[in-house]
Amino acid sequence: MRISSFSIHPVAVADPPLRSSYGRHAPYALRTILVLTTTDGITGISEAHGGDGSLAALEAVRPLVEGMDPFHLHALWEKWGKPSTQGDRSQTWLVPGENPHDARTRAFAAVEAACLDIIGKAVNQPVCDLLGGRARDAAPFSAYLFYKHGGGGGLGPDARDDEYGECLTPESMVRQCRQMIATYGFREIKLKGGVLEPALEIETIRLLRDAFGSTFPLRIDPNCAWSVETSVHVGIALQEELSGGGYLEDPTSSMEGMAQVRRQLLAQGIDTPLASNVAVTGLNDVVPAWGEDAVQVVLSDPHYWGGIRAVQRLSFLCEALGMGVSMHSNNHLGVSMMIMAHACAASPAMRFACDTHYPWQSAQDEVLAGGRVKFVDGAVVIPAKPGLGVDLDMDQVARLEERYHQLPYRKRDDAEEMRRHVDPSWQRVLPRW
Ligand code: GKR
Ligand code: MG
Repeated sequence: MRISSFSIHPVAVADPPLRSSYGRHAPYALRTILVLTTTDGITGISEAHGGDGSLAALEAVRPLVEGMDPFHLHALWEKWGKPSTQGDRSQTWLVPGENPHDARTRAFAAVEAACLDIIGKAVNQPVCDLLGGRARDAAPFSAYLFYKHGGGGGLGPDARDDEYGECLTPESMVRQCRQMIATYGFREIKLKGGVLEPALEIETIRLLRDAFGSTFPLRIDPNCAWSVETSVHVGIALQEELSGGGYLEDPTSSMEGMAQVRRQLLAQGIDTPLASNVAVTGLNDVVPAWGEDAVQVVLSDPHYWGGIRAVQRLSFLCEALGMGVSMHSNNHLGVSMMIMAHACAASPAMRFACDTHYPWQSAQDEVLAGGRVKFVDGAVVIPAKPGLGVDLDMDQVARLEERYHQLPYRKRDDAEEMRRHVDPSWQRVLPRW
């Protein structure tokens, strides 16, 4: 069996004006759908980050993939997938999906998922069962809360209903959380911070704890917006709220900054785990992060760690080192939802509910045949179908691809959106507080 066709579809997906320390989301998020077909007529699908950078990396790997045996993933990893050890691969300044230093690893990940989809269909097994057998039948996700401006995403006649409304206060965040949990049944909560003054974000976490109680683990992620001093202040203030399965995610930038926060919190008798998807982005960062005790929970992501099997390798490594492992997300569609769910199911040590931006997209923008992925009690049940277990609606892919070509967006630039809509002089400053 050989791969006979490699087809790339850039798509634009309506996205509400969510805020983070990177800035404000544009009205459309960019994604790329990849379709591989084999000489036996089996189709494998995948989803990757979007825009010019991702398209160029996929075009560059195309000659290696066309004619390749989809079972021969190690050979492609050796030639193409291995993460760069040069340059700044961190996500301190560049949002995930925009760092050129992991572009090849991301392209490999997209190809790997499509190949696993093909292999699963060839041997009639779900992807997670190809990889040693599933650790769980359903992958749990968390309620991923964002401060946001009013608006549901999309532009002009293509604008979406604003399902969650404006949310720029602690009280409105409790409403957002109630609504998301009522819709999806999530059992863990993640707040994207780094947007309001730290005192208001502390208050937000406290109100969430009051509203949902200690059986809903809480985490907060300001994407490096805080100094070491502010991070320690927040860690002390939220000692109780972030305990019992929660964590403090990327409070400050750099491995050394994280290690300082850890040391100062431990000196106060506080052992809230520090999690990271900013300082730690590849397997070769894990041992240094462990050695410096800078990170206690590593956030995997099949899209930039190098695929579902890289997440599985990471989960075994973290377990061996006594570290926790969780999963990061960016805006995504249903194909990525299933890639993430299979990665979680194939990783026994993944004991935190994973992140997902899925609630922020609408059915109007789904590319899956049969519509959006369904959640049961906050989890995605692994379908009893081979491969990833989902198929594309190619008419819908064509619609979103046409929209991509009509729009000017070619990379994610949240800072530019801040300048356009909120403050013409806005710059990303780290630490901001
Ligand atoms: O969607 O604005 C966002 C997030 O801030 C995202 O870009 C981050 O990569 O979710 C991510 C995180 O956990 O850092
Ligand atoms: Mg994060």
